[in-house]
Amino acid sequence: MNVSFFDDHPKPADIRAEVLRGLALPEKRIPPKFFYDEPGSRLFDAICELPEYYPTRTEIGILRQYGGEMAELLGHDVVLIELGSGSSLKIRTLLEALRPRVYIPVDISREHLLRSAESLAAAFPEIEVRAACADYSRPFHLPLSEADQPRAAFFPGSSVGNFEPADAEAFLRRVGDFLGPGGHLLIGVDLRKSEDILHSAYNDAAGVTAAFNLNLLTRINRELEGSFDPAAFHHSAFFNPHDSRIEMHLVSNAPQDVLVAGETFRFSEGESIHTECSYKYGIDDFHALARRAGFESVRVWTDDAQLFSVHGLRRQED
Ligand code: AVJ
Repeated sequence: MNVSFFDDHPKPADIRAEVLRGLALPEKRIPPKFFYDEPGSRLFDAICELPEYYPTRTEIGILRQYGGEMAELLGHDVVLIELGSGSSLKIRTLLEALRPRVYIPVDISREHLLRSAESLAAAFPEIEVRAACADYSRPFHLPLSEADQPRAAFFPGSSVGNFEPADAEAFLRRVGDFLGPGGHLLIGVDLRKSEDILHSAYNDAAGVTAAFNLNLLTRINRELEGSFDPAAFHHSAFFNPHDSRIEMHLVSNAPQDVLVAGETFRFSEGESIHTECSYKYGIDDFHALARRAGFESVRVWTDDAQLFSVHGLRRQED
């Protein structure tokens, strides 16, 4: 079988420390990476099918239309690293054109990663698949040796938007270090647009995004002996024009105390846990961010309605 697995999943103690630190903040906050336990990854897959959630289908349309040009830019027989691979839906569109020698999907959701990696390895038996379970929002290890050259990276879905811009820059710099001078990064970036389109994309009529958001409380109850009652909180997502970002929150319906890992956290009515930011960029300001991180922009592909963009970036020489 052409698939191997590398486990650098965050340790329970790390998850505990980070969640407790976030709940102790004056404005309670829990990083979005904790959405992605097994049920959360499945809910996210369901979000990608929603009529209101345009990013996934729009990006796949761009990958299908320009896949050949992207493969040209990244080169063939590369060692391809995909960050936040999830169900590896998008990469399949590219692999046909790209034909990498090695494919390294990186995801924080272990079971989801393994299942996607095995089915992908079966579909592409000539590609060596090295599945790496890791938290890419922090410095992490990759199953790479010096001989693994040339390298390219793929970061779809506008997951770069979940970082604060300064953290996005640091993250891109780390990716650049993996790639080395001249290495290419293909990255999906959701574009700034009308507030009503954005609002519906994160407040779908079926309530799947709300379930995805509330699932975080169920996960904390299961993994950190929490006493959250999900019915005592509600989902809130809105566009913050000042910071050009969608914000997701879990809002307390009433004053309440919640236990997590033996610690008590007090919520007043209307107080929230900030669970995600999704920054929306203009093409120029994303280019500026990439340049600060040591990348030059080679190509940009968008859909006709300019809803979403895929950027071909090259790591500058040192
Ligand atoms: C794919 C992680 C970028 O921010 O749009 C979807 C996650 N959050 N609906 C995004 C998400 C709410 C998504 N990312």
